[in-house]
Amino acid sequence: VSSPRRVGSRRLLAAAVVAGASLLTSCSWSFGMPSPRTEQAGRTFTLWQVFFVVACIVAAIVYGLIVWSLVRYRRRRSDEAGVRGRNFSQHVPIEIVYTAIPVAIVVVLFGLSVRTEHGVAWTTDHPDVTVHVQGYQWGWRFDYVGQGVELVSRPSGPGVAGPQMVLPLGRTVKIVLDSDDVIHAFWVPDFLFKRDAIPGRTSSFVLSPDHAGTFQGTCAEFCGLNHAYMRFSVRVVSAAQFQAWLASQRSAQAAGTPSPVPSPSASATGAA
Ligand SMILES: [Cu+2]
Repeated sequence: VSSPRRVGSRRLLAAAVVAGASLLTSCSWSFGMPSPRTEQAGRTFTLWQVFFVVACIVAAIVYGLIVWSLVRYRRRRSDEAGVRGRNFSQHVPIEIVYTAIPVAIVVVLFGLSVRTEHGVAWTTDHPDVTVHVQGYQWGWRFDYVGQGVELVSRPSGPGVAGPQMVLPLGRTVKIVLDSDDVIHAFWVPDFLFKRDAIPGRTSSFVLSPDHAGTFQGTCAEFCGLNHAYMRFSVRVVSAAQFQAWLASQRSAQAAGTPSPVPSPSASATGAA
């Protein structure tokens, strides 16, 4: 026969389980992260999912134990006044467990982070396309190395669309990044990637776009008055479309025609 107190605790537990389950099912497995649009972003995304799930499990255990202790060992009306609970200062098995488990968690997460970082920071001397990206106050220069194609921002300001970098789907793109004046940062949220452009220092990384579409990018380092307008976009198209685009840009630039700049409405976010 259950005592009324037991029934009360069980109801509380059932309510907590129902609340937790509905909270979990209501959110997606992205846990608020934008969907990854490059192969490298996929790695970052998976790591984020692992960290989030592990954090949820740890939080459930910690908060569960706190609530359970509060309910199970709360002071009751029937308790004699002034009587204290059993007191002990150490419990070796518990101490070993609560030291070993967190250390194991940290070691595993550290190992996964190192592996992901290697994958994301990997670069190559033989990419399919190399784009030299230069940040300057207040715009971007995209030079397709060896292709005779260069895109440059128009003078930036409110309502002025930034340049659009076109990249081939499923190819290895090496970005060689530097700055002409102060520190800028190349950031494309959908690529889950950001890298500082530091004057006097060249850094490179590889992007392998695995989704077609147009993705917004911006400078993510406060760099002066028009920092807020230092936008650009990245359009990922098929390899054949990319080659056609390169050829049209090459002939237009050779003829001295300025490269077409996307209108602000045409460069809205989202997949094609
Ligand atoms: Cu900037």
